[in-house]
Amino acid sequence: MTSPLARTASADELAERLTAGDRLALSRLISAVEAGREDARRALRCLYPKTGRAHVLGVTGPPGSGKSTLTTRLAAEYRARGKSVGIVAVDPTSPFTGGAILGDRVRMMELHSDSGVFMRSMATRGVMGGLARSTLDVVLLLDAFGKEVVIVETVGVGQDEVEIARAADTTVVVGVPNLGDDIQAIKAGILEIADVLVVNKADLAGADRLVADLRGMLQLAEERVWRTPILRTVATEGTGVAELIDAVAEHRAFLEGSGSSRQRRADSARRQVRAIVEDRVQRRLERLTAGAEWEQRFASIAA
Ligand SMILES: Nc1nc2c(ncn2[C@@H]2O[C@H](COP(=O)(O)OP(=O)(O)OP(=O)(O)O)[C@@H](O)[C@H]2O)c(=O)[nH]1
Ligand SMILES: [Mg+2]
Repeated sequence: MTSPLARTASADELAERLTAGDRLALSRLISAVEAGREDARRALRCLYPKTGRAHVLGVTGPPGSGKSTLTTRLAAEYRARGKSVGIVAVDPTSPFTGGAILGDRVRMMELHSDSGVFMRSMATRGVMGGLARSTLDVVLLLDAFGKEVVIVETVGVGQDEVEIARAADTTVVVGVPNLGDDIQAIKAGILEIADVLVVNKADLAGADRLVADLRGMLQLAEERVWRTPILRTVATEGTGVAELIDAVAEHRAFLEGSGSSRQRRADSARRQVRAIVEDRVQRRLERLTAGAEWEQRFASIAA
């Protein structure tokens, strides 16, 4: 597939091919983003005006809560509703097989062979310029590619993951009963970013209690205009997935109707620009304070 011409394709050419629906160009640009290559920035600059159409859905929650299984089901349901889907999985601690059950694997394979779905796992080690930034850039690429829904799966721990989830239009926080400290696991910084709360593994005992606990916590939380719904799903069986998609659609309608969509994207843009600038300033500072002269100064301060 790699003709010499394709290999030397410029960022502009790749960007153009991406908007024409070329999956290979999309893959190449994703790799360029992950490697932090300069031509990726050029391509993103060309593509940025073509973004903003996709609905970005963050799926986050503790490890093993069923995010990948749920994502697979969501993607299949969106496909059934005629929407094209992009999936970005950030550091899946379990392989993206959609669960251990054979039926799930078959469903996953179907998604893989469906040209309406584009799926990518992000490498989390050695990503240049930060995980959050490169993931959000990949989301932009999928958006420009024309995906109507982009689902981003992240484990809800760590600053990067929370940052990614915050950048989504709709953030779905997935909890499961009986994680021992289940509420605690959900609470750690991600409850307040939830637009939709999902109690997955509702087939297990303890789901009712978790729903009640979450409801209690939402009542204590700051009053918001959007009332965060709490839904139950059994991702392995697909139960509750259609209702989840309906809740996401309602949230989207709320965002658009209330003008919060624009505010949210402006906030996200502000955070991202700041992150880019901070990154550059820091690198510059590191360069400036390197060298023998500074080493001597540091030594004399220490002395
Ligand atoms: N009983 C039950 N098991 C489920 C349900 N959903 C997912 N599982 C199982 O839970 C396990 C973890 O599912 P994953 O989808 O890989 O979970 P995840 O949140 O993506 O996991 P990480 O990416 O490792 O954080 C698998 O064995 C699934 O089959 C559910 O609704 N009920
Ligand atoms: Mg997963």
